Amino acid sequence: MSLRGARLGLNLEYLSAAEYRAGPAADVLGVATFNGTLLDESDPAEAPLVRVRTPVLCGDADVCEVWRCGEPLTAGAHNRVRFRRSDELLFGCIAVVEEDPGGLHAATTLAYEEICAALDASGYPHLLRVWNYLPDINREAAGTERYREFNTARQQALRGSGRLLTGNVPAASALGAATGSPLVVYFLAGRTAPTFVENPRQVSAYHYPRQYGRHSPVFSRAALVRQRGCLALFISGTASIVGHRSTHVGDIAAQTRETLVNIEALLTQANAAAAGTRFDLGSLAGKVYVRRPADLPIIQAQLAPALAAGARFVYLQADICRQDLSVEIEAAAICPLAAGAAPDAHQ
Ligand code: 3EB
Repeated sequence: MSLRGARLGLNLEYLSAAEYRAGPAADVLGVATFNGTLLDESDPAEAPLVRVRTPVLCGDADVCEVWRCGEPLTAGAHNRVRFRRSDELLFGCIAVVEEDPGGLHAATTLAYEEICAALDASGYPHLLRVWNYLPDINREAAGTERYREFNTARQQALRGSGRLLTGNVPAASALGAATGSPLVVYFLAGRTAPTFVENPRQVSAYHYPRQYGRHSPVFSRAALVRQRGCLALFISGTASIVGHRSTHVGDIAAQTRETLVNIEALLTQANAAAAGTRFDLGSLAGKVYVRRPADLPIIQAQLAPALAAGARFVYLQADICRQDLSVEIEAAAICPLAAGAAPDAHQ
């Protein structure tokens, strides 16, 4: 397998479908497409191809989130989970159609049970980062908001597979997707446990009080993952939440600024946990989820300082898991390590 031109270490890019097809395929761990972008099923890279139905709000209409790693890869499948893996990292995905109107619980259970079984079987037991897309996330069904039903099923499936429910739990995002689309979950997993990072400005999500649902969401605010050639920081979906409360409800500009303050707090925590790295706003690449497309200019105006520093964002229309929130931002930052740097220098 030729890896000519491949960069060492994990790498994240947002490309159009045409740009993705024109690039090297051998070291692609996985690709997530938004807006139902048209890539061939028979993807030459054999990389898992995730299709998420969330409209793209500006720039290229077809966005591909491309994870590369500069190493030889093996593709595989376990039940419905498709994956590709390097020595260190596994990218996988699963899509589950809901069988009946009350089927989100069953779909979530199936997705998480199959993910955990696939990871246990392949020797990459540690979930690092998970992306969840649920159709109609805010809709009430059987007396509960669907996001809350998802939280119940996710928690139960993780418990059933022997995973922790607090503390060392993966970074994550959970967003809405188009009505009628399947539950889509994609993820990065590793052979060894990462360092999880919480935000001192926020109550840990796994400790949210009961008013947000009987079963807390199981996710960390960020995960710091040391790889052979780099240090990767995965920042979970982050919104205008201080303590456990949504703040600046109805004020889109202030919500965006508060979200950036939360992200900067996570960068500070990550830099404290990993000596010698300087993660900052300019090192971020990620997705901005916008509930109402008309709010996009206000949000972009508030992101100007981060964009000027070099942050790269794509903008997607998606419902956010709290009805009172209008914007959410997730990001990754990957910092190359000097050759020969001790892999556990920060510990
Ligand atoms: C929050 O901070 C906003 O349920 O996996 C962000 C990231 C949110 C992940 C999840 C939810 C999730 O609570 C919502």
